[in-house]
Amino acid sequence: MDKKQMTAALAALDNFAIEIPSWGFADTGTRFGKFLQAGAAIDTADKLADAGHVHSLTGCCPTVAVHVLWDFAPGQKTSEVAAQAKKFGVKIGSINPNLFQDQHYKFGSFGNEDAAVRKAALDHVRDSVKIGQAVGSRYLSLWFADGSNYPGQGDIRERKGHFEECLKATHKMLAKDQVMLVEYKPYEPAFYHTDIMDWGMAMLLSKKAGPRAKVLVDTGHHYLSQNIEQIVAVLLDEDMLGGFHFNDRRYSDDDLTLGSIDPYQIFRIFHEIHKFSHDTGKTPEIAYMIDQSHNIKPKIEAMLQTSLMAQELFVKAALVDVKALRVCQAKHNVVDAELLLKNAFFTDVTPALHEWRRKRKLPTNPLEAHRKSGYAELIAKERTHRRKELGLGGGGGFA
Ligand code: AFD
Ligand code: MN
Ligand code: MN
Repeated sequence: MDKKQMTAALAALDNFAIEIPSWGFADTGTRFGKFLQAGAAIDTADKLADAGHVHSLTGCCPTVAVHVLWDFAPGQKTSEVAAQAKKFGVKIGSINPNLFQDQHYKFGSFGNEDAAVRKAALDHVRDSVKIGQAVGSRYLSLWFADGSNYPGQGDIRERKGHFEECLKATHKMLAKDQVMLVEYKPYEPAFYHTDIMDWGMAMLLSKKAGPRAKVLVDTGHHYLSQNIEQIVAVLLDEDMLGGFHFNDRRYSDDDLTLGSIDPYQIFRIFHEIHKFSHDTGKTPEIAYMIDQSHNIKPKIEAMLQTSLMAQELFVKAALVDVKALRVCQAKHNVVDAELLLKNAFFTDVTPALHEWRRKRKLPTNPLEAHRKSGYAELIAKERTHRRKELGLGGGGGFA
């Protein structure tokens, strides 16, 4: 790295933070089963402790996304959860209502033909908005499993109308400083149609809902060949990009650690964002969040891998010489234009990462520091003992 690159890299590091999902620390699995981990979080306090541990090592994960049903036990005070977060050195970030697990959501939530179910869903969202206001969270992050499994099962246009109405009602609930993020997903768990199936639908519904509704791009929620950075560039241009759920995938929503399959794609997404800022002089407000919950890797190691990979790719993308790129584009100099991206992607930014961490008294190798800390062994022992006391089987992470 030369001096100019080092300066750009350190500036990028100062402006990068990524949110950790509470659900990433609890035992989870696939529909074929769970592989329980002794150190998996049992309750919300465990999840916040683990998130605080990750942030203490990386310095770039100050907030924790929470799932209303899983993280706020019935009757638990929101102030208690906020205080627990503070105790562990983190803050509550986005609030995720759970509109997919209760039995009455079998045929959908906001899209359900039954007005009583839509009302129940809106009541839950209202409670979630209130939790957000109580803990000072800016983002309400909405994902819907809604859709159908067979042709003819649901009226696609009627369901679209229900979503328009319910998302508008949701927008009305928001405080002035709150933003609602509308996430899309092409399929799963619905296998014939998903009501919010792609970025276009999420943008359309957000625009109809109100000015503080934006699109949430989950990198695992695209068909194999989709050009995600093109979607990001269009959403940026329309001022409709609200945030990301980062993970990686080989086939679809596989919940793999970021960059384990295609780091260059994530680099190209960040490049579009850096280029937008350079071209417009604006720094768009984007919620960078992780959405993963690992079945195979040790959970804390997987969370460290994703957050550090995101940080590194964000910095690499900041090294693209966008001025020179524009000249190459104007002259149709295809090879040099591509090389400007490739050279940045292959630049070793370790010196900047180490410098940034040294200045903040952070370990230069956070994963190694975690392994040396004994934290994993400590929680495995303590939580195994507590599970026995509580008469819980293994796992039991969804409080
Ligand atoms: C699942 C869904 C979606 C949602 C996440 C957290 O596919 O990505 O954001 O759970 O609720 O991954
Ligand atoms: Mn997601
Ligand atoms: Mn997902």
